[in-house]
This record gives sequence, structure tokens and C-alpha cells, in this order.
Amino acid sequence: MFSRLKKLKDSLVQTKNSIFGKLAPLVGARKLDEELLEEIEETLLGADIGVDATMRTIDAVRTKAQRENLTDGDQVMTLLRDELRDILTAKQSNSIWDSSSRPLILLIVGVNGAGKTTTIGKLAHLYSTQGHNVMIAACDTFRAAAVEQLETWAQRSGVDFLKAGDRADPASVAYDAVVSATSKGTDLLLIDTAGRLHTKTHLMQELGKIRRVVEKANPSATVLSLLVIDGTTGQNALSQVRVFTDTVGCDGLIVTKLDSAAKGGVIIAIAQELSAPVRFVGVGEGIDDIQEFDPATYAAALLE
Ligand SMILES: Nc1nc2c(ncn2[C@@H]2O[C@H](COP(=O)(O)OP(=O)(O)OP(=O)(O)O)[C@@H](O)[C@H]2O)c(=O)[nH]1
Ligand SMILES: [Mg+2]
Repeated sequence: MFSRLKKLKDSLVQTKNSIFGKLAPLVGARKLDEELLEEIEETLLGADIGVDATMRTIDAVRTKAQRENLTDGDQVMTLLRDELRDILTAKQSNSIWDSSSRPLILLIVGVNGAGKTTTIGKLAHLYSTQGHNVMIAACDTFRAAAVEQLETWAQRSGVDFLKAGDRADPASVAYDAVVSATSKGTDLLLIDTAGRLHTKTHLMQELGKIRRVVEKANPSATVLSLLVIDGTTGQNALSQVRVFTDTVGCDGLIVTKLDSAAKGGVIIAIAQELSAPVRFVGVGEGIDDIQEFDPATYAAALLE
């Protein structure tokens, strides 16, 4: 547990620096006034916390500082941290395992290179070591070498793997996978999909089709569509979430590459503006480098 928290903290170093590394010297020994509030606002916007969360934070600091007559830099820093923590922790999500109907099917979607395939490898390892029966299905039939990449991950944790020939229709591979997982009594089916830009309408429609086919293949299964967001993306993440939600639904987010992101502040923007919960974070390229997202732990790691 301790090492997981340390890993999370380490992975947030860049984000922390991009927020507080700039705020601390700015606020420092100054007294709070409108000019300073404006500078804090610019800094928060630059750290990808988003317009809504920034405005909310600035308003809260202004109001509380006036009410409690606080003007010192360190008091202002405390107000800032408190408000950001409140935004992060306002939305708690349930577990992906909450519904009892099996298989639990996770349809993993996202833009190119976000970390979908790697995340599936990590999730397969996480849950197979917990004793769950896991199957991975290769529905990225588009990118060369995608199937081999995924197969290697499946082998690393020794889970079932289902693939079809090159250029097979991804929806039909998904259908076969659901049928196979259902008949084998699989607990967890992880479906990899090809990366696609959220602005490419026909590719987005294909995802909608895959979800419908999966739901038809076993109407009593639990199907969750999880959107993988590259944590280095910044504000574009918000439009990705909106478009993926419209076409394939979004039952949760997985934010990857926190370890190489100075823009982990985007999780604050997501918490403030969107209804989909963050369910996992990726904190490295290794098989163990995934964590269930806990807002309070994240807030502590980022803000303490
Ligand atoms: N540092 C770091 N790298 C990551 C993480 N997750 C994924 N990556 C890296 O990101 C790159 C892309 O990962 P993939 O899993 O292939 O991404 P993808 O979304 O499946 O890509 P496409 O299938 O091409 O759309 C790889 O080099 C991964 O090692 C993470 O949490 N941290
Ligand atoms: Mg992939």
C-alpha cells in the first residue's frame, strides 16, 4: 500500500510542479488582492485545471479570504489546496465489479496511442492475480502489429486470448469473444479497440456498433465502455470525453501516463466538468503500473 502511494506521488511530481511550483513563489510573501487573484487564475489555467474549476477556485478563495480576513500567502495557499481537494473528492465512483452479472465486459476505447493496449495488459494482470478468470479480445484489427502487441500482454499474465484474421470486422470479433467468454464462464472480458480520433465520425460510429453487438451477444452481461485518456493531453481530453460519450457511452475514464504528464491537473477539470468518473490511472509502462483511482488519495498525493 505504501509503495503504491509512493508510486502515485512520484508520478505526480511534474504535475505538482506545474501547479504549485508556480503558485508558491507567486503567492509567497504577497498580500491577497485582485491583482494576485488574477495571476493565480492565469497559473491555474496554464496548469490545465480548466476554466470552470479555475473560476470556482478563485471565487472560493476571494469569498473565504474576505469572510475570514485572511491575506497572508500561506493562508491563501491553504485555501487553494482546500478548494482543489473539494473539487477532486466531490465525485466518488462505485467499483466496476458492482453489478453481479457476468461476464463483466470492459470495452476499452480512446484516441490513437492513448495507452489502451497497455492498460488492458495491466488490467489483465491486476485481476488475474486477484483470482479472476480473464479473457482478452483483439478487436483492433486495423493497426499493423496491434494483435501481436496484445497477445504478448496476454501471455505475460497467462490469460485467455481471442483474435481473428487481419482486417476482420472488429464487431464480429467482439461478438465471438462475448460468446466464447460466456460459454467459458469468464469473469472479465477485456476488449481492445483500434485508436481513433474523436473527430472521425464514421470511426466513432463503428465503436457504437461494437457496443451494440456486444450487448446483443449476451444481454445479461455487464458492459462498461471505458475511455482511455492520455494524461499528457491537457484540455483536449474534455472534448474527447464528450464525443466518445455521445457515440459509445462512457462508464468511466482511465487516465494514463501520469508519470510523464505535467498536465495531470486535467483530472481536476474532469472532476469539475464531467459526469464520468476516473476509475484507473496509469503511472508507468510496467505491468503493475495501474492503480484504481481514489480521489482522496490522489488529492493528498497532489496537494499535500
Ligand atoms: N509512461 C507511461 N507510458 C504509458 C502508459 N500507458 C501507456 N504508455 C505508453 O504509451 C504508448 C502507447 O501505448 P499503447 O498501449 O500502445 O496505446 P494504444 O492506445 O493501444 O495505441 P493505439 O492502439 O495505436 O491507438 C506505449 O509506448 C506505452 O508503453 C503509462 O501509464 N505511463
Ligand atoms: Mg492499441
